[in-house]
Amino acid sequence: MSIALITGITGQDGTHLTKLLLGKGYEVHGVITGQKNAPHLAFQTMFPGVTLHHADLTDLSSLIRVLDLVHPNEVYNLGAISFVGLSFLQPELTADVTGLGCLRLLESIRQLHMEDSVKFYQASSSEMFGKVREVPQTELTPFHPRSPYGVAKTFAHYTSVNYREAYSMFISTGILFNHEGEHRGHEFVTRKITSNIARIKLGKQSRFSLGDLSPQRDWGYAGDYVESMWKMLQNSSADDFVVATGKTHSVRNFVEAAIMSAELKGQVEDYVDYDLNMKRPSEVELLIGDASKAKSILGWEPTTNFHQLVDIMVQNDLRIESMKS
Ligand code: F7E
Repeated sequence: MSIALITGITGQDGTHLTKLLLGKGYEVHGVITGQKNAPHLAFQTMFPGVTLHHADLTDLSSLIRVLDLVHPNEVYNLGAISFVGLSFLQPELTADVTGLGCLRLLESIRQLHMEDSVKFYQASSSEMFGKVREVPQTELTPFHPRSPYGVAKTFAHYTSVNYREAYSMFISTGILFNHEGEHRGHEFVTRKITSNIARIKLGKQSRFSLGDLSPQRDWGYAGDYVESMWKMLQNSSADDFVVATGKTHSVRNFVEAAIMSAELKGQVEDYVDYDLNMKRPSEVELLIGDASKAKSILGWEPTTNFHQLVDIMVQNDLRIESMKS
């Protein structure tokens, strides 16, 4: 039986990936940080067969202890400070967890002499492209990160490539564009939109606030994207892969689609106020990925389009909000 260890297991991607790997018969282990809290307990209730271990990407010895205990065949490094807005407020912590955390995990594998027995997935990000140098972005597009998060992910990405080349380790990176769904955190714009639109539809409120509506993102469904992570580690060789839909939409388009999905009437301005506090010191204006390499080498393609994604999220939030008083 294959054994997988996932950092960031209780997050959106960790939840989808756990479900996928359990379905494939894996023994799944996860790293949780801090004391057991409500999200950890909720995760354990959802997946009682998964073993959770206390460790932290900022604590090398804890990573060595867990790796030595679990002896995984596959490690998925999904752990990160992943909210770009927060990374501007805590840049040093972001560099430590999101950047150096990847280095510590790879060093732990080396110190345990597990280089040949472990396949490693690094969650790289389209945020590394930042102020984009070409459209669409491919694996060869130069990086120009625009946030402490993007800078930290770029460090982790190049560290992964370097360890692959220097030590012949099986390390693949997935340069994942924005991916969303029913497990998305409420701080991200898509979930913020769908949960507020659901509340408006149910008559619980009439308006909500957002920052800049013009940035464009290549939004896909997280359930599709974790499949690409697994496929990368089943491939005969390690490599870097862009994972995207190839379509881009603005934040405004997302609000419009959510209004439509909830069968509300009216325009964006009928529901949305502008919140200056959400404006970022430097913004990523346009992302659109070319995932043809993932398609040709891994046979990976997205199965959920933009409007289906918005529907999944709006209908999920309508269900959740209608159960609350
Ligand atoms: O923002 C704008 C905001 O926070 C999307 C992470 O998963 O994808 C994600 O990063 C856009 C930005 O995601 C609000 O300024 C407007 O332009 O949902 P987001 P993100 O920053 O694109 C990448 C690929 C990752 O790797 C990250 O981990 O929406 N925006 N108004 C807003 N954003 C938020 N959060 N809230 C607003 O009110």
